[in-house]
Amino acid sequence: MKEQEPARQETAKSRDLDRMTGPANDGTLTTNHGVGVSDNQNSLTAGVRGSTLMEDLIFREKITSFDHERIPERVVHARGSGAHGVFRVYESCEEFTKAGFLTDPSRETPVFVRFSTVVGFRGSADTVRDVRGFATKFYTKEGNFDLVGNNMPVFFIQDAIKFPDLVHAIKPEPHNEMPQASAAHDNFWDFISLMPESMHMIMWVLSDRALPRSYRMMDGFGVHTFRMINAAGHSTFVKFHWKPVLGAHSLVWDEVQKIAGKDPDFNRRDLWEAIGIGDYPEYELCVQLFSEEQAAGWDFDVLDATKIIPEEIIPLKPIGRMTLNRNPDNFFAETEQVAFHVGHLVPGIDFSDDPLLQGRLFSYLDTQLLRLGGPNFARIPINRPLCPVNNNQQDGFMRMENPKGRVNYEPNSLGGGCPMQSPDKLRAFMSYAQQVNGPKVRERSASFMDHYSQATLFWNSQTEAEKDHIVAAAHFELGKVEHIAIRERMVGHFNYIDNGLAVRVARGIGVAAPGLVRPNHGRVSEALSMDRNSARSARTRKVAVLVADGVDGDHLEGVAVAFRVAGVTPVIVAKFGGVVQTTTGEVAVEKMFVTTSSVLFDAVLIPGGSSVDALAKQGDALHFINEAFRHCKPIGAIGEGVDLVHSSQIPALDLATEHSGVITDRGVVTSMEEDVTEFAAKFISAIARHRHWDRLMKDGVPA
Ligand code: HDE
Repeated sequence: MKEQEPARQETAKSRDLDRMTGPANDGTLTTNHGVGVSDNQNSLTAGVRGSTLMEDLIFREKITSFDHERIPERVVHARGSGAHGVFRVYESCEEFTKAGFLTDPSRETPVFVRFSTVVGFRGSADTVRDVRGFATKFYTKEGNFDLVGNNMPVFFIQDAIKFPDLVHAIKPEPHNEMPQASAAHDNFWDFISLMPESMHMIMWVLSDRALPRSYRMMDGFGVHTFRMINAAGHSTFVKFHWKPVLGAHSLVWDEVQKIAGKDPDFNRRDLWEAIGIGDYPEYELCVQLFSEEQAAGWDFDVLDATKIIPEEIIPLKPIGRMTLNRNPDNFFAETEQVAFHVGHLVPGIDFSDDPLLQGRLFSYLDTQLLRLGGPNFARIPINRPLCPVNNNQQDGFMRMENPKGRVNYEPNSLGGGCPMQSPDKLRAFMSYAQQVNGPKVRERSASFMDHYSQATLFWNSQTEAEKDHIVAAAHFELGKVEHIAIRERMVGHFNYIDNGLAVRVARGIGVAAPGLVRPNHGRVSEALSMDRNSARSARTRKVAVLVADGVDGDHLEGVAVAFRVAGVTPVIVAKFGGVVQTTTGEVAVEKMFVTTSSVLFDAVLIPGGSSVDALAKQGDALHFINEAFRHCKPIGAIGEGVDLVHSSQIPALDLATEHSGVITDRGVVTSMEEDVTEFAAKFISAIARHRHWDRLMKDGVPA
């Protein structure tokens, strides 16, 4: 009898658990109430050709559930991709914070991250010009901490009261709901041209930062100044940064537009597949720590979310690492229902008075109440803390728990005084005891008024290729604007940033070039250039290998070995599916020209063999090479493969000949050597370079 006790308890426990998660599935189809369904093909009708009966409870329940499947999508950041992972701090940060997940290097803190675009609806394309959300929920032992950041370190506006105007202006226009997921329309630029405070952010949005190659290759920023509070109650200001271990890399504009049609799930698929095959994305958490006294000496205000703290003033300090190692089981339950809130803080982290951050504090809770139907969103599994939750908040729509006992108030004596206020000062949240006084005003601080200096700093810090991309982006965005007065106002703002920039933008959009009104301060922050700072790694890059019957099997095998070591993935691409004959056997075709495109790859490889004669007659193969060249991607060709490069429309390049050895010219690597070892090494380092912007004649290639 005694022995049966634990088993009985176990059954009761698993019954409780079943109620929350659903019983183990034996494969039988049931209604929501657990009744078996014998026919899921036919409604209940009065006679085989008669009308459907109201009493068909199986039909009605199924259709009702379907009719209610949708919840309101997020008003911004509607399209997202989630991933589970873990975070670990390198060494204790107790000097600055008492937050347990930042002081105990032996702790592995579970996390859930949601990456997102901002403007498009849930079903819009991934690769649009937009800010990306980078929101992380840390399930710490002291409660959940949400770091709800973006992939750009500043924001459009200084005060949250302007957020609805900003979002209305950038979203599709209200009369015709166009354009989808794009800032390139009159309403947005009308608003921006009247908001000088947005100029710094606009430079980031026009830059390549708005076109990330992958969520795995994207920075993240907490944007606002936060506080870290240590056990003694001392406060240090902090800015949070995520740095991807693979480096930050971007696509090019022509490419993103094509990908939006070829594979609208490009970034989502990339994240899903990488995690699926064990290429776990990793990011370092870095901080900029500074005191109130230091901040007082700077010519910008750290409470102004349109400003960065240049890394030359406060360098980044890496403090920990996050690894994303598990895909969600269910998109809706996890990625859609996850509810971030900047007010989800843990002891040891607190706010600053940044007016944008203070406004967000209201918005995130409010939005979850609507989206998820009430305050019980915190009890949905993806939002539930892993530490105990114990309070007297009760009832409401969709309450999941079944609280026992009569006491639901505090203080009480009938429940032994529980739950009682935390006596543990480390576990309890304590707001920083900041001195506050001043009149109630609606007024912007004078320290927030310089809207151009950091925009100029950003412009000055870009490489020539990055500057070209900004100018081209402005041509596209403002070229779509029909009201000439808006274009002119924007050129006026660019002129305050840099006269050279304004003149170049003006030329492209039919606006008169302005004269100099404000000299460029000439300051540079090298850390602001993605191209200068990115990690050079070929790991996880995808290379299209163009083949046809007769392809050289030794070339394929030799390069594949080197790719494996470097963590590069070759994908065999041919005209038709199935297999192609190689000089040494056969190889399976993974993608056909009809199902793929050069824009979905990081590089292209053309092995030698008689296959090249067939490829030279395939417009798709030639287009593949031309387009990859135009998008500045590495191209590799061996043996007869070099002939295909000659057949393409790539302008004058130095290509390998019989006795030249391996030649690399602007990322095009060619070789006529039998041994592919040196070729593979040089091609892999060209891939690690990401893009070869020095292809001055690329625009002449018709692709
Ligand atoms: Fe958000 N933002 N935001 N935002 N935000 C939302 O909350 C808001 C801002 C950010 O993957 C909403 O749950 C206001 C800055 C991310 O679920 C909403 C203001 C930054 C996500 C909201 C801002 C962000 C959101 C919509 C101006 C970078 C997606 C749905 C004060 C630091 C989180 C939701 C996810 C989502 C309000 C500005 C990042 C409406 C009022 C600055 C990553 O509450």
